[in-house]
Amino acid sequence: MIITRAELREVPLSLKEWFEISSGGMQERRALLLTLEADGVHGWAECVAGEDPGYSYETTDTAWIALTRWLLPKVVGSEVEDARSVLDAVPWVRGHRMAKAAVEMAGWDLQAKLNGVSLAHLLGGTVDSVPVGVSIGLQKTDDALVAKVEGHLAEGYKKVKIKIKPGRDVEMLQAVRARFPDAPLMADANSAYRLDRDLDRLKALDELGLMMIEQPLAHDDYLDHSVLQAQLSTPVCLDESIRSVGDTRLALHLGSTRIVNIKPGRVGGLASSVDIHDVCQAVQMPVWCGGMLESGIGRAHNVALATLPGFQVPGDISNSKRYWAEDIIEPEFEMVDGMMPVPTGPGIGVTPRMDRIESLTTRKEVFHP
Ligand code: OSB
Ligand code: MG
Repeated sequence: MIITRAELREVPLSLKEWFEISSGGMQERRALLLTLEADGVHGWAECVAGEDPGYSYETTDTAWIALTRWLLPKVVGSEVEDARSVLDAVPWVRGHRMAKAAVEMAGWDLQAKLNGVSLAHLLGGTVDSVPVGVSIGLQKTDDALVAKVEGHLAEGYKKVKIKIKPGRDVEMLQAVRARFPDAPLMADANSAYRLDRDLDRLKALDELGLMMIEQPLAHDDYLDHSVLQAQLSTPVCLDESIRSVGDTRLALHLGSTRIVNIKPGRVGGLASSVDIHDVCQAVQMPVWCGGMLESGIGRAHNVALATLPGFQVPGDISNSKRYWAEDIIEPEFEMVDGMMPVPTGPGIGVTPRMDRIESLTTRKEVFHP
């Protein structure tokens, strides 16, 4: 296929509620939406970069620069064999994986639509629904957190992830565990801890029967995660640290992780996600699909990815209504008994609501060969 046109736009979306992680909070998601066109068909994707560099060095604004200055001018007009080669025109661009992922993922939607198959099918998915979890931001009080957990368990979520940071951790999670002795709970620290300073706290978390502790230590520290994992019976799950197959192999080799969170936006796209999944499958390392508070467009890619056989742990792929008063796709994502039905139509299988997207767009750039 020859990519004949691209359209990049920024669409600010207001979250239903403030979402806080150890590095800071967010109320608005300045989503970047990308369409690539070939043979009159449109492939869609969403860039997951955040508003500030608290999760990754990439931000909405750096991704805008990478996309408009280096990636899209070369990709548009190029002839690509399949989705895996969409970025072949820009092999020299280093890093900027979130920006690259948007291009690559739009390529996958495009290819699936041109082939007349669902994205899940094109990726090699094997199921028609995927288990769903939910991620709860830092709350002001333990009571507020317990109430949130209770509500989400009642809705049917199969895994409840709780954000933690030093001082909002052991006692808080003890209160939740006391109230829900058997619930599938996990914690996500977003790199807030240090091995030298916080080992006692982390060992106290080990007593709580958590499914895993996500990214306790620095985003770039594989060695300390391996030292920590050796001292915990709870699995460590790496998120920020896994940007590629290479990072995955390093972490597996060192024993830095026992579960891997795969986010296509973080690892440069769906091909990289499938490859990481395969590396983990080969050594029976469980994986699950994380989320970045995406709109329905990014969520659709995540749901498709989570249909691969290694994704046995529930993903952060919650209902549209958990994030947005109104999503920008139809139909919205809504789980049934804790399982998200996988769209069956061509490509991502959901339809972007153009009226809403147009009226929310704050900037837009179009690329022609
Ligand atoms: O660490 O998984 C994370 C949201 C923004 C940045 C980082 C993370 C998250 C989440 C949200 O946990 C997961 C979701 O999309 O529901
Ligand atoms: Mg995380």
